[in-house]
Amino acid sequence: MLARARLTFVPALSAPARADFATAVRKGLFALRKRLPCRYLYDAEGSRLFESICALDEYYLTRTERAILCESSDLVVSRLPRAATLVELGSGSAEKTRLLIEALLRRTHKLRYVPIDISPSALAQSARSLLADYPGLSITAFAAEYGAGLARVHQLHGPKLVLWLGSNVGNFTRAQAARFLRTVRAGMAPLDRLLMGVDLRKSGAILARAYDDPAGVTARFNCNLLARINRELGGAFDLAQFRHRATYDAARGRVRMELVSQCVQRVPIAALGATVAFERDEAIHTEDSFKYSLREMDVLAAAGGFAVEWRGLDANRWFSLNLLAPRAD
Ligand code: AVI
Repeated sequence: MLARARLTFVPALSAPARADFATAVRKGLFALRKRLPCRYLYDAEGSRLFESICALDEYYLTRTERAILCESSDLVVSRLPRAATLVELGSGSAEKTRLLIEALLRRTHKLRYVPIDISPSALAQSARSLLADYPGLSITAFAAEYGAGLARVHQLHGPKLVLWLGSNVGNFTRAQAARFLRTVRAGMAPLDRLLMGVDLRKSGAILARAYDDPAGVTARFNCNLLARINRELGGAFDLAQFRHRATYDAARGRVRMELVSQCVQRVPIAALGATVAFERDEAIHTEDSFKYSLREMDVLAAAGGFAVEWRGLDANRWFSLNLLAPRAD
């Protein structure tokens, strides 16, 4: 069957983009402590920059998770019912997903893949490339945020493996992560499984390099949020007047990303009809990335209504892949 005939692309239900972004920017930049929600980091340019981050030597997460998947995809798949649908939350480029797709296709020759991502451009690009490479694959792609995406997942029939890779859980607070897992769990049948990649606690020096790389790719990724305000909301941010900062709080197990104003400045944003004032060294908080110990991972799984059925680790114990089974209520 032609690749096009095997793709169903479901765009976002509402047109959230501009109005929601403007509301979030107004709320965040006029707050006492300035902040912007990290989901707005991923427009087409942000998604492209994030892919470049994933290819950096310093950003060990992607290659380490890939190595664990390489070793264990067949084992993970062997624990699933035969006709399982593969669902992915925050699929991005879906590069690592190929390892599971191939393991599943080794068993069944036909597979349905349901990626969910907020970036329609990343979704369309990855779907095109996967369909070209795997004739046995059909794709139903949802351009949606997690909440709307999960509502769709809950309507799927038959057994499923839900992927939540890349330590995307780390961008939630620990309480939000437990709440989100409970929502995922609510739509799962006893034989369904959740495969979750989670970055582990480690030395601050390794994390500092991963989140503030010498080539400045992460800095550009972070600054793109201000460039996006310029592009979409008529902002007048001078990017040279802001600096990327990533700090690790070992007690909390949290990397915090900020954009720090280099001088006293006022930045008009046309679509808001308003001007934002910055002190020198004043920060905009853009993202948190929480790291887990194995014990914290067990606690999170239990709080989400899951049991850890299997866990894969790399030799350094930097990253974990966790196969979670829904616990009976
Ligand atoms: C998407 N997320 C898991 C990344 C992380 O590591 O928290 C986002 C990122 N931010 C800076 N580098 C990568």
